Amino acid sequence: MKAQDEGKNLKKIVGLAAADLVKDGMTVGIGTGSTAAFFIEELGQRVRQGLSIRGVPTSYQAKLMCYQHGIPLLDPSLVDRLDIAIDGADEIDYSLNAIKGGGAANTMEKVIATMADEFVIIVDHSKLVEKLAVSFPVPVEVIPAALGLVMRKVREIGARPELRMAVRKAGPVVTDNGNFIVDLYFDEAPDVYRLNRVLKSIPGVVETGLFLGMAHKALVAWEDGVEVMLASQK
Ligand code: ABF
Repeated sequence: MKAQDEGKNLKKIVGLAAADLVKDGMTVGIGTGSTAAFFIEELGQRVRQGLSIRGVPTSYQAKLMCYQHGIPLLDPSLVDRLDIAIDGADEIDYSLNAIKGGGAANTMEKVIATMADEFVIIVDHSKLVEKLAVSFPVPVEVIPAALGLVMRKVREIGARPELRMAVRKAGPVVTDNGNFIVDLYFDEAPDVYRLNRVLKSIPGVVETGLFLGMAHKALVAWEDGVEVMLASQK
């Protein structure tokens, strides 16, 4: 099997496994990205078979997918608590700290994850790393007018910032909230707890893609099955 097909297969496996966590009557935070897409597809199947849930999407993309698969939705602004939230990640370490935001939805993903009694990350094993932010940049949502200030401030702490551009460089990516994404690259693994505090203190930063101490559980797909990692195992 080609590596790309294998990766897709692993994402499908963990998406199916995540659907088993959703019980009748739950209000469910629903993530963004290709792994979450397999979860949404399976959830839609189960809704058609009688599963009674309400979904709360983390992004416009997730909302559209949920509509396509017949999942009843609630607007996030009308919800203050969720039974569970299930979402992908770009990287996750062995403490279940994660980098999210490759899909430019990290702000609402963090809101939804915070609302949830149980926040579950679903990944294939390629996302599992010893140290965060070595091979994947840290996304930061920034209000456009503060771009210059944020770029200067993050350079002062040793990051190499790149404004995320849309496909074919047509212009910067604009988030569901009308903001830009700046991806922060580091030559060596940063102290992510300190980095998160410093980033959040810069005026104009809306939210970071550092999800620290938030996940209760991670489902990790390997060739021989799905591993369940618990935050309490730290
Ligand atoms: C979303 O899923 C984002 O936070 C993250 O960037 C992305 C991972 O996408 P994929 O599952 O397609 O690798 O939750």
